Amino acid sequence: MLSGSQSVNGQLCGQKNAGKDKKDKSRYRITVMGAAGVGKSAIISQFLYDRFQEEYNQTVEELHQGDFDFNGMKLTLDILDTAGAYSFPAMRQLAISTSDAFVLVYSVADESSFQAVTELREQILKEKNSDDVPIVIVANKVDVGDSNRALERVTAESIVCVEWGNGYVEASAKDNVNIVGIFKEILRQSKVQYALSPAVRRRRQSTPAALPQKKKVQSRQTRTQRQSCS
Ligand SMILES: Nc1nc2c(ncn2[C@@H]2O[C@H](COP(=O)(O)OP(=O)(O)OP(=O)(O)O)[C@@H](O)[C@H]2O)c(=O)[nH]1
Ligand SMILES: [Mg+2]
Repeated sequence: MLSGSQSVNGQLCGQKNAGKDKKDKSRYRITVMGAAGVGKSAIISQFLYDRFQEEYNQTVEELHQGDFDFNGMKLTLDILDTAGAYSFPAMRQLAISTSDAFVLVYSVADESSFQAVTELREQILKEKNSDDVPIVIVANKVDVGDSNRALERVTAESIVCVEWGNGYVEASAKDNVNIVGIFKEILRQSKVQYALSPAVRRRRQSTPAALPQKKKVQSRQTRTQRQSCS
């Protein structure tokens, strides 16, 4: 049952059992899933490295790590970037079973990518054998403008927030709109007691060397980014 919702800067988020069962662990694993080309890697790249790449490189699987320091309290986010183009059932199953929370991305310009999110969500709930899994649905590429939207915000938002009780964030990795908001919302859904502030992102710019070279098709690898936030 949906017990609360709020609208903050382009995001409307449902949260089940708000305030209950607070998580205080210092390491958190978030898996980012969605159809090919919707902007999963672009979102992670903006969040951790303040970069947007126009060129499209298909991901196989990539693990990123962000270390956050909140007034002396440490939080490590392991962010798993998955493949939209390839279907590796065993990898997907493992990713789901080992993750605490999920960011499911679709492109507002591609209605079929919302269907992909619907199917992924069902698979996650089935694998986790629970309907109370922290999930945030991201409507990415809002910069394409209303005339290029294939799915109206009001439609998607009501499915996600009212029917599913999950978090919903409208974002643009290209224009860096609401990217921090995605991760704030997933932590909120997960009842993790941290607040990511925009200041996090400015400080992160001082460590660009942590971003390795990209290959044309990225294979499984791990990236680490340290940042502090107050
Ligand atoms: N206009 C626009 N383009 C975007 C945005 N985010 C990503 N793109 C572009 O969309 C293409 C695909 O982005 P990726 O981040 O590689 O997509 P992906 O979901 O990781 O794709 P796979 O790794 O194949 O699953 C690239 O050309 C990006 O530049 C956005 O917010 N707006
Ligand atoms: Mg990718």
